[in-house]
Order: sequence, then C-alpha cells, then structure tokens
Amino acid sequence: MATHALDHVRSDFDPFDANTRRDPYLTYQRLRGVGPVVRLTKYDIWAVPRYAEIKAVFADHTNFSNAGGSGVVNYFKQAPWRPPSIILEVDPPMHTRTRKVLARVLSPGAMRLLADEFKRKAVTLIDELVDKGSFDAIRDLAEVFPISVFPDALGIDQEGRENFLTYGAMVFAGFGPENGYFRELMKQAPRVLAWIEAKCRREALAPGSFGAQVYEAADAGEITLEEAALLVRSLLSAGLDTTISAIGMALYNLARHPKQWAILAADPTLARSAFDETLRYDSSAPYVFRTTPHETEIAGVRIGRHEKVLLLVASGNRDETRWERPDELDITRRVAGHLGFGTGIHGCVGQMVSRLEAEAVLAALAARVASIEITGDAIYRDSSGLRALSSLPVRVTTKQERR
Ligand code: EJD
Repeated sequence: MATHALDHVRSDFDPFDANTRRDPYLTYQRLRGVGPVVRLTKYDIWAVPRYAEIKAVFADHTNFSNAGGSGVVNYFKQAPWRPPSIILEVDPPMHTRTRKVLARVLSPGAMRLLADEFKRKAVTLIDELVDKGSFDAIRDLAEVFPISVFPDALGIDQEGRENFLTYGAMVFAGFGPENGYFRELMKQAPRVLAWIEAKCRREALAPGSFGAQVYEAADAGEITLEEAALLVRSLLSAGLDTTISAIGMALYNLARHPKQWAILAADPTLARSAFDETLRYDSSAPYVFRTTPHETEIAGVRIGRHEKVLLLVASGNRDETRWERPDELDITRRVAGHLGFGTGIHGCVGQMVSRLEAEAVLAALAARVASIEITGDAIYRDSSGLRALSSLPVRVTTKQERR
C-alpha cells in the first residue's frame, strides 16, 4: 500500500475571528501539538505556534522579510492602506538606519529622565480613582494614563488627543482582514490621518522632546526630513494603543488572580516583573507577520515565495516545552525570554517606555490597593491586531479599609 507523506497540517482556525480571539489558548495548544508550521486554510497563510520556531523566524530577517507588511495584507502582491512604516515594514539596510535613530531617542538615559514624571502622574491619577472606589479600569485608567504621558514625552500638545485612540484602532484593525469594523473606522481616515500628519511636523513638536530629537537626526544627515516625519508617526502608531492594551490586560489578569495581586500589593517593587509576566501570560500584541521574499523552510517544511507567515507570539509564550506551568500566571517566575515584545532586529524599540508606564501604574495601585474586584463584564475590543479590553468595571479595597 502506498503511503502519502503529509509535510504539514491544515487548520480552519481563524486567528482574527472575534469569538476565537476571546479565548484562543486551547486552540494554540492544539496547534503546538500538531506541528511546527500549520497551514491556515481560511486565509492561505502559514502559522507558527511553537516558541522555538517563532524565535528562529524572528532571528532570520533574510528568509522572513518585514517588507511584505506586518499584517495579513501581502505588500508583495497588494497595496498597503497607508504608506508603510519605515522601521517596522522594511529590512536592513534601511531598517538599520531608522532603528538607530529611534533606539537613541528611546535609550536608557532618556528613560531615566522620564521616570519621576511618570511616577508622579500615576500616583495622582491612582489617588483620584482609589478615592472613588469604583471605576472602569480601561476607560478611566488604561486609556487615560498613556495618553496623558506619552504624547508629552513626544512633544505634542493637548489638542484633540482622543484622535490617538481612533488612529491606533485603525493601525491595528488594518492588521487583520478587511472587515466591517475596519471599514467603519476608515470612514474617519481622511480627518484623523490629516490630524496625525500635522502632529508629526517639526513645528508641532516641543524643543527637547523625543519628536524634536528625531528631527535633529535629520539635521545631522542620518535621515531625511520626510523620514523624520514618518518616524514620529511610528512612535504614534506603535506607542499608544499597544501600551493601553498591555496595561489594560495587566490589570485584568492581576484582578482575575487575587493571590497574584496580593503578592504584588505586599511588595510593589514587583510591578515591573508582574507586567512582563502578564505580557507572557496574555500577550496584548498576540501575533505578527513575516513574508518570504523567496522559497525557504521552517523546521523542514518547505515555504514558497511571497507567503505570509503568522508568528503566534501568544502561543509561544504558553509553550509547555519552554515554560513550566505555562498556563499559570506567576509574577515571581523568571519571565525573561518571553516574546511579548518580539525579539531580534525588530524587537520592540519602545519596550522600556512601555515598562516604565506600566510599572508606574501598577506600583502606584499596588501601594494603596489590597484587592481588586471585577464588578461587571470584561468587554473585548473588536481589534484584530491587538488583544485588548474596552471596558472592565472594578471596585478596589484599600489597604486602610482592609485593616
Ligand atoms: C506594532 C505590533 C510603525 C509600527 C511599529 C510597530 C507596530 C505598529 C506600527 C506594535 C506592531 O512603525 O508604524 S505591536
């Protein structure tokens, strides 16, 4: 009898479907069980569910390009909805030049200058919310804090900051297939994209700010003025909705695990590692694409030219061959090596800003709050690119009340 080799597995799993996205972890586990690469038939794309191969693809920008777009749209075959990012959606040598500029602007030294201000603002906001007792952890906290500190650091004024939320929603909805949610948002595109462009101009950016520093790199001849505007746009595309989602999911997961919150409340200096553990446990940027510029392979499976490859970061972060008790949230574990910020040449260049913001919020809350009770439905956002909530009603009990 003839045997037929099956060199890969097929699945009708839809990573962008609203229902699947609610709890994808059982499906991720099954995908990890069937093979290193799975063909997702609904979109004709490859998906990579295991830690080892995700890391290997992240490390191999020659065979797995970013120039084909970070979302499901294949730029090698189809036009992007906005001019591509000149840092995320390019390969070396272009990437090397632009990355150098943002890496300098977002350096550890720059973080030290921001830390006190972030902490002070977090304490003020948390004091207000804790005094109210009940609030929405997303609308009143996760969405408020980044919008209050990050545009300041960028040098952008107060006017119209609600547009950042709409723009972020567009960027990350544009990551998945074109659906009703994306089309509805895009009705606002002409106004919001013009507003964003205006905020990226040199005149709009305060002296000494991150934005001004990007333009100084243009003065020094490292990049052009047009590129400076696009790099400021990258800071706005990647720097707000991501931290909003991550802080929101951190609050949600810590509230869902009262024992973990108690550990944090007993020692608020754990805030930073607690944040990273929530990024591992329930990654807010759960996947990202690469595109093959030519035929290649993953773990021996042939991958054709111009194929989209979906790296299931949130699945790699639960891989039982990499993590002990992967499905347990444990803020005291050694979480270094998680893929929540990506890794390799495109690994998140702003991750230290993100950690600084989240740490400020979680430490301020942990300093005052003994426990968090979820008092209503946690509602997921309809974005296909981010894992995020739009609402999480909570009531907090202060350490004083507890005594
Ligand atoms: C991103 C998954 C940009 C840009 C960079 C990074 C992201 C989005 C946009 C953050 C993707 O340069 O425009 S998490």
